[in-house]
Amino acid sequence: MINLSRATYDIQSGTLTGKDSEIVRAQRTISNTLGMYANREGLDQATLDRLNYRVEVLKVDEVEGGLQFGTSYLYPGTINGEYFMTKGHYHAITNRSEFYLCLKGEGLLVLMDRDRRWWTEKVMPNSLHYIPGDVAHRLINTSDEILTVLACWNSDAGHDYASIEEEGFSVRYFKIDGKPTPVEQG
Ligand code: S6P
Ligand code: ZN
Repeated sequence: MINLSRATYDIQSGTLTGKDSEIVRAQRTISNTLGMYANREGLDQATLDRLNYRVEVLKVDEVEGGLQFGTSYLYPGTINGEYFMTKGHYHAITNRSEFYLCLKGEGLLVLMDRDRRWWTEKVMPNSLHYIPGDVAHRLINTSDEILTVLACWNSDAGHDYASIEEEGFSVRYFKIDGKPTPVEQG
């Protein structure tokens, strides 16, 4: 017997298609993510209502040896000069790693180890990024279009958002004179 696959994946757009019960979709508006931006002054309701990013992930059991697969769509924009970004996280099981593949758009992948040493990789169509275990990761959209990134990671990895919420990344990126500019944090 030949079965159909559980889902299809459009490599141009990142769209995952399958049974609704098997695809997890989540989105975050700026009001959901505001706490991670450096300067939150003077934002109007229209800005707070804007989509910051959304994700689609194929649902799988979170077991050792499993793999998760999904797309992140990071919208373009700035909050008082700071580029739109994802929350960023370490994996809860610290040695779990991940691949990112950029489908569309342009941005930066900010990486940070436990000693708060940071580095960035340029994200552009077809760029492939390996994120080793115990390295925090965050996408930043420096372009005017949606940054679309496919991700594949260990399904039992989990997300440690708390460490980033408490300590932040040791670098932020601002649009200064039209260019992405790193500003180191304490
Ligand atoms: C999961 C993977 C991505 C992110 C997504 C949103 O390990 O790194 O799917 O979950 O890019 O970012 P965040 O930091 O809000 O989870
Ligand atoms: Zn991750």
